[in-house]
Amino acid sequence: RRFATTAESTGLSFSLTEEQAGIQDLARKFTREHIVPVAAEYDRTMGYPWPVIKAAHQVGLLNTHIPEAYGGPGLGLFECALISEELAYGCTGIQTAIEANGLAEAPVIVAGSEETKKKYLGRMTEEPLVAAYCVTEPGAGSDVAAIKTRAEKKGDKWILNGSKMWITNSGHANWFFVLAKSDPSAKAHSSMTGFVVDANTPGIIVGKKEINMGQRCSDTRMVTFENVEVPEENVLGSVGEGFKVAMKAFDITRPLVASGAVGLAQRALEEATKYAQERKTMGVPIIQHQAVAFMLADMAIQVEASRALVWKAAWAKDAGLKNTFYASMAKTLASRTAVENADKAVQIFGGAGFNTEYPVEKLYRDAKIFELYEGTSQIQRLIISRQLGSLYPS
Ligand code: CS8
Ligand code: FAD
Repeated sequence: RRFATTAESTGLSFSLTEEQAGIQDLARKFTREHIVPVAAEYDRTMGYPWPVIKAAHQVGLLNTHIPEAYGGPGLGLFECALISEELAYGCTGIQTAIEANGLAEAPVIVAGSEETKKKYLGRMTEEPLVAAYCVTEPGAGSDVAAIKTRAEKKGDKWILNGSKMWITNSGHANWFFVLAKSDPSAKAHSSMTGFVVDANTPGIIVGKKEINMGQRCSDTRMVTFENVEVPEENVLGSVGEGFKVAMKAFDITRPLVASGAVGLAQRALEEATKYAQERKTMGVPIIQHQAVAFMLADMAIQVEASRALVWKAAWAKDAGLKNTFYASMAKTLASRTAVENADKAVQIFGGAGFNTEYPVEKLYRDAKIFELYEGTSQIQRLIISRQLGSLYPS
C-alpha cells in the first residue's frame, strides 16, 4: 500500500539473480574460510581483526556501497544486506568492524561534495582502511538533538571541541564523521553540522578500548576533540544540515545492522538444530522431545520473518523510496530475534551452552548489542509509531 504509487512494480520475487547469488556465495565462502575459524580466538583476545578486514578488502567485501565513480563496487542495499548476514553468521564482532566503515561512509555518500567523495571514499577503496561515525556522546545517545560537541567558525576553519562516546573502529580509524553543534542558538534540528575529520589532525584524543559484554573484538572507544581544526571543505552538505545527514545515514545502515542480527540468529538456529539431532536423553535425540523441537521451530519462524523484513527495508531504499519506517521495523524484529534465538540455542545445548568450548555462549553475549546500537528498540518503535498517524489518519 505504501509503495504502490511511487515504485515501479517489478513483481514480487524472493529468488536472487545470478549476480546476487554469486555475491552471497562469495560472502558465505569468505566467512567459512576467514571468519568462522578465528572468531572464538578474537573473542578471547579482543584483538582488532585487521587480517580479516584486509582479506575482506582484497575480495571486495569491504566498503560495498561506495559508488563505482569513487572506486567501490556500488552495490545496492539489498546486496549489502546479503553480505552482512553472511559475515555476521561467522562473527558479529568482525561484521560490526566491517559494517562500521559503511556507517562512517554513509554521510559522505549522502551529502559529500564531489571532491570530498573522491578524497575520503576513494582512499577507502585503494587500501584497507577503517573509518568511524561519531555522533553519540557521554550525555546524549538516543537524543541526538541534545549533543554538545561544538563547531565554531574561525576564519576559513572550523574548530571542534567535545567528546564522543562508544565510537566503533575509533582506535584504528583513518578519518571520522563528526556531528557537532555549529549554531546552538538555532532550532535544535538545524543547529548541527556534519564534518569529515582526518584522524591525524592535532587535538584528537582516542580513549582506551572499552571492554564490552560481547562483540569483543570490535573496537569501541571515547574520542575527544580539543581545538581540532577542520577545513571548510570538510563540511558535509550545508551548515545546519548535519542532523538530517546523520539520520539519512541510518536509512542505509539500520537494514544492514538488522541483517547482521539475522546472520547471528541463523547461526544459533543451525548450531542448535545440529546439536539437538546428536544429543540424546531418555533414549532419543533431544529434537524428538517436542519442547525442544518447538523451540527450534520458533527460531526458524523468527529468522524467516526477520530476513523478509530486512529484504523489504533494503528493497525500498534501492527502489528510491523512503525506507525509514521499514528500516526501523527490520532492526527491531531482527535484533529481538537474535537475542531470543541465542537464548534458545543456549537452552538447547544445556550445560554445554554455558561453556566457551561451544559457539552458542558467544552468540548469547554478542546478540544483546543489536537492541542497543544504531538506535535502541525503544527508539525504533518511536520512529515507527510516529509514522502510523499519517498512514492511518483518524
Ligand atoms: O534522534 C533520533 C534518533 O535516531 N536517535 C537514535 C540515535 C541512534 O540511532 N544512534 C546510533 C549511533 S551510531 C551507532 O550506534 C553505531 S553502532 C556500530 C556500527 C554498527 C554497524 C553499522 C530520533 C530519536 C529518532 C529523532 O529525534 P528527534 O529529535 O525527535 O527528531 P525528529 O523530529 O524525528 O526529526 C527532526 C527532523 O529530522 C528529519 N529526519 C528525521 N529522520 C530522518 C531521516 N531522513 C531524513 N530526515 C529525517 N531518516 C525529520 O523529518 C525532521 O525534519 P523537519 O524538517 O523538522 O520535519
Ligand atoms: P540512552 O539514550 O541514555 O537510553 C537509555 C534507555 O532509555 C534506553 O533503554 C533507551 O531505549 C531509553 N530511552 C531513551 N530515550 C527514550 C525515549 N524517548 N522513549 C523511550 N525510551 C527511551 N554511537 C556512535 O555514534 N557511533 C558508533 O560507532 C557507536 N558504536 C557503538 C558500539 C557499541 C558497542 C555501543 C554500546 C554503542 C555504540 N554507539 C555508537 C552508541 C549507541 O548508538 C548508543 O549507545 C545508543 O544509541 C543508545 O544511547 P545511550 O547509550 O546514550 O542510551
